[in-house]
Amino acid sequence: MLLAPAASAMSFDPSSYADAVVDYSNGTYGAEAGSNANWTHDPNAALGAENWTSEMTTRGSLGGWNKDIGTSLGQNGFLTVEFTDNYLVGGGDDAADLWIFEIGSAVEAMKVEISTDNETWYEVGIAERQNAQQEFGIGMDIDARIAAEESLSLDTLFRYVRVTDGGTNKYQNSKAGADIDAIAAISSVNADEVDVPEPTSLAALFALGLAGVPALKKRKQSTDA
Ligand SMILES: [Ca+2]
Ligand SMILES: [Ca+2]
Ligand SMILES: [Ca+2]
Repeated sequence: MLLAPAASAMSFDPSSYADAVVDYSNGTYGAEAGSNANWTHDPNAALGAENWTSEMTTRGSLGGWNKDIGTSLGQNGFLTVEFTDNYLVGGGDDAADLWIFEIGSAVEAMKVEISTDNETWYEVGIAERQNAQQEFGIGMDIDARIAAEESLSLDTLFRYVRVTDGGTNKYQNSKAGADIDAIAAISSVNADEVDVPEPTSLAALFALGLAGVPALKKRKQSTDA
């Protein structure tokens, strides 16, 4: 599969983005954080497509960004998101597979981990924007990590991403630490395009002669009920 060399913010399929918040713990904020009204720690702001622009700065035409735009992790805070209509997969090369849209001019380091089950986590590295071309975020390759783990392969479907503030960023105000606008799987497969094993395998049902069309229909109806 060919991947764009440097992900363009505009090129992602709408399904590529993280869909649900699983866990969030905002870390420590500085003394200037003030009232809760100014705190940018609604984790839902990190779902869906990116919506921060460089005009959302104190000097920009749109003014400072608010809690609808991004989620500040705070010192050592973390955010776990889930893909529900897609999966993150390895692209098979060293190009970026995962894109973290981080807000702001300061590069704030965060640890990035991926998981299939929200229990076993695989650290893919420390996200730090590398150059000006990556103003809108950080691309992470996950293939190196997959290759280093015997139980992982290009067929592994990752449903979860966890980002954890690096602990040594800036924490003076309510936008403390790494600020997450959005998270997208560049190497992404649609959930309805992959066969995920069911608890009772269809092969076993066929072997027993139980999996006729009526049985499947009934099963679907009961699922919908
Ligand atoms: Ca999605
Ligand atoms: Ca890759
Ligand atoms: Ca956002």
